[in-house]
Amino acid sequence: MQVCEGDEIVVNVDNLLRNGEGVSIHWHGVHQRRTPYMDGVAQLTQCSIPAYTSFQYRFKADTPGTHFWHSHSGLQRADGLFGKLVIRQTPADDPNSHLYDFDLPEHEIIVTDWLNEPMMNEFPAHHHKQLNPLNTKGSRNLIPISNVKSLAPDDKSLNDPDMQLYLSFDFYKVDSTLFHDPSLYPIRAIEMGKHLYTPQVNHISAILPPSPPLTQYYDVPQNLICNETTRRNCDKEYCECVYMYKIPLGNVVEMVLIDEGVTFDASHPFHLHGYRFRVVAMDRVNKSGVTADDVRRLDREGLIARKLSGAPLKDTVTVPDGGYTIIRFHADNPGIWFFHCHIAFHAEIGMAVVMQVGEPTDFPYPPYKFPRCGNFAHTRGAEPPPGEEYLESIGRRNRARYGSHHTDSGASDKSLGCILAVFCCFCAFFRLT
Ligand SMILES: [Cu+2]
Repeated sequence: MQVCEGDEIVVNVDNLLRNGEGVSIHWHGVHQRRTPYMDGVAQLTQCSIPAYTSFQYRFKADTPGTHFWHSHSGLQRADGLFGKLVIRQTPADDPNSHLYDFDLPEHEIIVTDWLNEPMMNEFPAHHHKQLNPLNTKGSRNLIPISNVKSLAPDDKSLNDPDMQLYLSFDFYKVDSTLFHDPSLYPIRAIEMGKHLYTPQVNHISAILPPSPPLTQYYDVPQNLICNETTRRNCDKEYCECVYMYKIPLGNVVEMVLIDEGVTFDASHPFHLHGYRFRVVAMDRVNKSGVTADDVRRLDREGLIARKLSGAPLKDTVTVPDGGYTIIRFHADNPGIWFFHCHIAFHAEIGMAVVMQVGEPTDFPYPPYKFPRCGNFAHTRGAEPPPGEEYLESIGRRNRARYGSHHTDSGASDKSLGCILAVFCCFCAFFRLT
């Protein structure tokens, strides 16, 4: 996709996937100001688009740059459901235009890992490879954050934060219900090298709710929502929930991201929807592992220098294994925004957090007849009356809706008729006089 800054992008998605698989498309790099329901995160900003149905995305291309679009459902992105999204500027507006003799749409490449089998086959036994061996500490090639300068002017996101969140993560040896039944197949009974560790943030696995909180806020069961202030003992027993933080609209938020780095030598690229953030600090502390308490102590002792002018602006940033990355953003875009590791394997089984920015009254209205979804559980008290009684109640409802001569609410029909007759007489009377 090649568009110009300020264009309105309209994309009709027809889901022709087999096996009833749902889909949604995220426009990675577009902040969806005023259109958060077009962000394409299934079950957070919209319902999954069911098979053999279509959905129209419509939003403004207001973030120039080289982005991409991709499925935000299951492992579809890793299986190839993605593409380029370039929002172009005039050469006069593009700060990099002097670097190119020709800046043409055909001069683009997009790179991906490609497997000759479905990603799901790789899922249970995934392995990690280090993709960037160059930018390592102690090498001549190291580029520290202090040497990277944003071309964008400083803004509110670099102010003193109103709130600070510590998010630490790793792969944990926990009896995740996805992999291990503690009574039959506990992880501690598995032989070394065959463990399936669970990627979590603050020892919580994020799950997606049955209805999207952005458009059906009050349909999300409250008992599904948690964060580490409402759930305890998650470092000992498996915890999963719709992992959500509430951020007051307008706050400056600092997030201290810590890759504890004990289990594997793996870095995690974290992506925030709805915003660009400033990367104010990043370092690898200890290759064999670091804790949130270690990072708090370093900060207290003044050993973490923050870059508070010209800090790089990103929407995705890696967190070094055994280290930290500190980001700041100004929460001025109300909505429900996903914050997650961008490795599909990790995000899909819970390495994610949901940021609620503002109250539901601050969220822009979704378009007319925006699709809805949710739980249709059979619950006591909502049981339909059986047999004839039920059919009769349906008939009664239909008659009330469509009208019938054989209505059992005839009294009210008659009174309506009387009122109409009086009204007509009244009109006739005044016309005659
Ligand atoms: Cu990850």
